[in-house]
Amino acid sequence: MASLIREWVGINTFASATQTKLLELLGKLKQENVNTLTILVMGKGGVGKSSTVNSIIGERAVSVNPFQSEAPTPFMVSRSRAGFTLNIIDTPGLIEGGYINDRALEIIKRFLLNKTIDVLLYVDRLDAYRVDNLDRQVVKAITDSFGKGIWNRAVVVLTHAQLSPPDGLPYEDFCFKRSGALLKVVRLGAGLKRRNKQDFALPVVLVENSGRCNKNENDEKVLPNGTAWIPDLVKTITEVVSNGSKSIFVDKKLIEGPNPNERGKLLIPLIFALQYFFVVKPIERAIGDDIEKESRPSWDN
Ligand SMILES: Nc1nc2c(ncn2[C@@H]2O[C@H](COP(=O)(O)OP(=O)(O)OP(=O)(O)O)[C@@H](O)[C@H]2O)c(=O)[nH]1
Ligand SMILES: [Mg+2]
Repeated sequence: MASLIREWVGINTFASATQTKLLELLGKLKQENVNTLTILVMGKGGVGKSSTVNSIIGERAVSVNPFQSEAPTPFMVSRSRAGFTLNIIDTPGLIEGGYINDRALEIIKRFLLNKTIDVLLYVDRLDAYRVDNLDRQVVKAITDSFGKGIWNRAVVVLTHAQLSPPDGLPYEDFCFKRSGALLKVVRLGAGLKRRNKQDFALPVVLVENSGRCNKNENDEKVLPNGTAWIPDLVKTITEVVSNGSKSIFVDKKLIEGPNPNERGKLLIPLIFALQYFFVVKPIERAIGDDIEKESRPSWDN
């Protein structure tokens, strides 16, 4: 992958308990012969994609903007540590002004050409109370671009997780309801069937990118439920890598060809033709023979 790979020094900014956990998780991956991970970060505009990239890397590697991204192009951050290389690809928001940003999607696809996506982080905010058709559209756009299989390799990341839920709802109940509503929309947008639930057990991870994130006694950044979220996110990523599904290699066919989920439909005319020649024709021939036999004058027998 043509990109400047720097030493992952940002990891040193984490609390030592967090560092230990991360190095342990990466060590486990190396034992499974995984020495490189490429993580693609996607979602609507302004949900905290770039901030999440910076939080994982532990430095301000990509620009964060409360209003709109300055450069609507993807950017890959590569860091290596102890023989392990982490590539994280930050992308521009897929929804701007209420519509799918087709141009951004095209640029992202071209950027990913000949790259392998190991994990997709699908980012949204925890502190949003509604899901709508736009959420479904953005998931559909990702599915149409990279195929359904990408959801086997996905983690739903919910930012702004340091919040006090409205109406006195307990934190865990609020997170459960918000995740449930979003997962439902993701399944719809990805066209995942109920019976496939096991195949697409999409994990949800809560994230708080703010500098004001609370810390525990070990100085680790924690959520209101006490979870140290950086190791939790990395652990979930490693579990996805080891879940037995395939990484997504983005080749020319994938980005220029027909929708990968509809490719099978191209075979339909061929299947019809084969059916005609191997099923319909022989039946017609057999019936034809019978009719011929029946209509023959009896003195023929
Ligand atoms: N409090 C809080 N603020 C966040 C969090 N994540 C992001 N922000 C803020 O939300 C704003 C947008 O964050 P970005 O990381 O730029 O969002 P993005 O998804 O990369 O945005 P685009 O690239 O424009 O699509 C910035 O002001 C961030 O500081 C979070 O977890 N908590
Ligand atoms: Mg951004």
